[in-house]
Amino acid sequence: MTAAPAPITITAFKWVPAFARGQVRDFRLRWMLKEVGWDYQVELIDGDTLATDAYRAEHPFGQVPLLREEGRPALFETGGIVLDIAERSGRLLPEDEDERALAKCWTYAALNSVEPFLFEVAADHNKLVEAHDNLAAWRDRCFARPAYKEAIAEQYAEYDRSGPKDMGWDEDEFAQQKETQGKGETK
Ligand SMILES: N[C@@H](CCC(=O)N[C@@H](CS)C(=O)NCC(=O)O)C(=O)O
Repeated sequence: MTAAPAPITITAFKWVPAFARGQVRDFRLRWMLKEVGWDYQVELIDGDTLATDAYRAEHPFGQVPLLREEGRPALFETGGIVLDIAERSGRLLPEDEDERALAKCWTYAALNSVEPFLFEVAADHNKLVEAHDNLAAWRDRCFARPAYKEAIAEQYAEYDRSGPKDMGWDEDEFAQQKETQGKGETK
């Protein structure tokens, strides 16, 4: 890790059930920040915090993640944030103007044209990826990146230190899931 231009904090949930691990979108910022080598802190929050006026003043939809960086407005929406980090760090976006334009198109496509439909197939999206060699190869390239591995390990480790009570949720409701809790599909 190297120093970011200014101290950075991202927000993330204290705990989520097994099926959501690796899917909560603070993961994208962890991965991106590790790719560019910028240090950051994580502020772990619960659902109540999302609903506060102070949080909503920074995030119009009251969601995680937020990226706070000293001297700048708090940023929300992971797609916009990763493009901002890429541009400012000079990492990951291609130098070539046309390639760069395509990379931006694919970023929007991922969020706008692909992600909504992946939610429709929910847990089966891994099967979908497996059925296409090019998608499986792309996924495996992502999984092999050191920054990806570090980011996923960090997010899981934080969840392991907490439980549903830390989110203000009923322990019993999640007891069954907790027993079977293991490594999520994306790990
Ligand atoms: N499009 C947003 C989605 C953010 C989002 O859906 N966050 C979820 C967690 S992955 C959340 O905070 N959900 C709680 C809520 O909406 O109340 C982004 O990419 O930043």
